[in-house]
Parts: sequence; structure tokens; C-alpha cells
Amino acid sequence: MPRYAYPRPSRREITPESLYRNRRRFLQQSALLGCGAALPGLWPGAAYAWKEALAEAPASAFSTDESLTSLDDITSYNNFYEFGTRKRDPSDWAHYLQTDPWSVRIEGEVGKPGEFPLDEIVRAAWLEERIYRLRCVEGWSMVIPWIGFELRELLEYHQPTADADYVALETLYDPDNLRGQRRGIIDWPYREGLRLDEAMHPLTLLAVGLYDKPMPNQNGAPIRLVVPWKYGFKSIKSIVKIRLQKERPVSSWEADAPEEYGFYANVNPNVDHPRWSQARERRIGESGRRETLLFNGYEEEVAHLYEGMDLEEHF
Ligand SMILES: Nc1nc2c(c(=O)[nH]1)N[C@H]1C(S)=C(S)[C@@H](COP(=O)(O)O)O[C@H]1N2
Ligand SMILES: [Mo]
Repeated sequence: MPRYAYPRPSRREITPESLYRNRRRFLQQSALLGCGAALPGLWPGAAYAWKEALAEAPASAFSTDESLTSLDDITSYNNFYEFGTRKRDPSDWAHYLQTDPWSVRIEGEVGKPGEFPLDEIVRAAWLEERIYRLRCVEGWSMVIPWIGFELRELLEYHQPTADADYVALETLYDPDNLRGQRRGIIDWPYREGLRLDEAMHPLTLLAVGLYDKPMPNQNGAPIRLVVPWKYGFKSIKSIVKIRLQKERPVSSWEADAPEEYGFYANVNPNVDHPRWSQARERRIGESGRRETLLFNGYEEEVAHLYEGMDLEEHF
């Protein structure tokens, strides 16, 4: 596992034990609050307490100072093929996505597999002060103030085994409500994958909100991945399953068009997509184009993950 030479946004080292203790403490607290009238304003219903607190999330040390894309653009120009392939389809149809109840299952090469309700996962992260706000360029088109916690916190809790080399993630499959899944746009459910060291990098977030709100449905409610140094499609939405495994997973886009979409998908101005140049990009809401930066500007933080690899071959 590589060493991280830069400041970590998290305040404390988290052991699985302390995470567990906090889960238990939080559950006790919730139970107390649930049966009394304690602090009604602060805890409007224990199940939703974390949603009310998102505005207080402190800034990540990795945030850019680029100006933010408007909430309106962030929520009306989306890729979420579960609702159709047009940019407006997600804002038109994502209200059908059922996000409550929601749980995330962790399985495969882990010492402690299991499925936890989303509320429990997020509230445990809140208690440990591990929720923060990362302002970064997403999908090379928008600058979004995400709110979330490091994927590695969740993975560490479940104790990856020595054979856990890769992480495979899956989106909800629910064709009754996700109308795009009634058509064979891709092989559903949407799948993505990361190498374990990429998944354990502190920049890799599980985001549960943006601006001061819980995640809008069209952006991948209630929990989605954010991998700031990769192209947008790696950031899988509405995650229900995370599997650790020995073999490299095949992502949906790779399965669909392997010559166009590689497993790594690192933002790289020097490697063109077969049908277009990737040297320049346009921010939504801006008129001109700008030079694309290697690893989306996070070269210092992530380049060591790919030392010795030919990035034209492993695109
Ligand atoms: N489940 C799922 N996740 C997905 C997609 C999708 O179609 N389905 N599209 C991807 C692509 S191509 C991009 S660019 C980003 C867009 O995220 P945004 O709409 O929040 O900007 O989500 C990614 N995650
Ligand atoms: Mo994308």
C-alpha cells in the first residue's frame, strides 16, 4: 500500500473497533432520542439527523478554488443512463428512484462481509468527523462541492483480505422505477471498478450530498462514488453493492466498447479517445475551452499509483 505524503482531511486514525463502537453508541443515542422529546430541533427524527447536518461539513484539503457550477446546472445536465441517454432525462425521470430504505452490501474478499442501512453508515462517519466537503472538477465538465467520506473508511471496516486486489461496484437494478433499464442501453446493472490502492486513496469519496443538500436523485442518490482524477463515468451512482475480489472487474463501458473506454480512465490530455481529442475541455457554464490537466490536476496526489505503467496502453 502506498504511503500518503500529503495531509489527510480526516482527523483521526480509524480502527474498525472504534468505528464499531461509534455505531453502537450512535444506535443507543438514536434509541434514546427516539423515545423521548429530547432536543427536538436538533434531531428532527434520528433517522434523518445527518441530512440536516450536511451544511456543517468542513472543507477537504484537496478542494480546488475554481468557481462552482450552479446547482441548477449540476442537477439538470446529467449522465444517468438508468433514466435515458439525454442530458435532461435524469432530471425529468429520477424522481422515480426509490432511495428509502437503502442499504449497501459489502462482500467477496473481506473478513467481515455484511449489509448496512445507509443511515447507519453515514451516521457512523459523522460521529467520527469523517464527513467533509470536496470541491472538485467532475466528469471534466462541472465543479461540484461534494459532501461525503472516504471509501477507504468503509472498506477498512469490512477488513479486505490479502486477495482483495480490486473493488467492483454496482448500481441498483430496478427496471420498474429506472425506466432506462427496460431498454438494453448497456448490460444492466451499471458496473464500475477500481484497483484496491485507487479505492483506498483519500481522494476517493463516497458522496452523500452536494452543496448543502442530500444527494439529488439525478446525481446518484443516496450514495455515489467520486473519483476526482478519472473521467466521469468511473463515478458510479446509486451504489447498492461493493465486492472485493482478486480479478479485475469489467466496467459497463469497458464491456460495451473496450477500444474506447479503458479500465483506468485516468484523465489524460495526452491520450485521445478514438473519436475525439482529450487535450481540452469545456466547463458547463463557460464559453471557451481550457487545457485539460493530467489526472484532472491531482498529479501530485495520484501519479505514484501508476509509476512504471504505460498510460497509453492502460488508458
Ligand atoms: N449508475 C450510473 N452511474 C453513472 C452513470 C450512469 O449512466 N449510470 N453515468 C456516468 C457518467 S458517464 C458521468 S459523466 C457521471 C455524471 O455524473 P453527474 O450527472 O452527477 O454529473 O456519472 C457516471 N455515473
Ligand atoms: Mo461521462
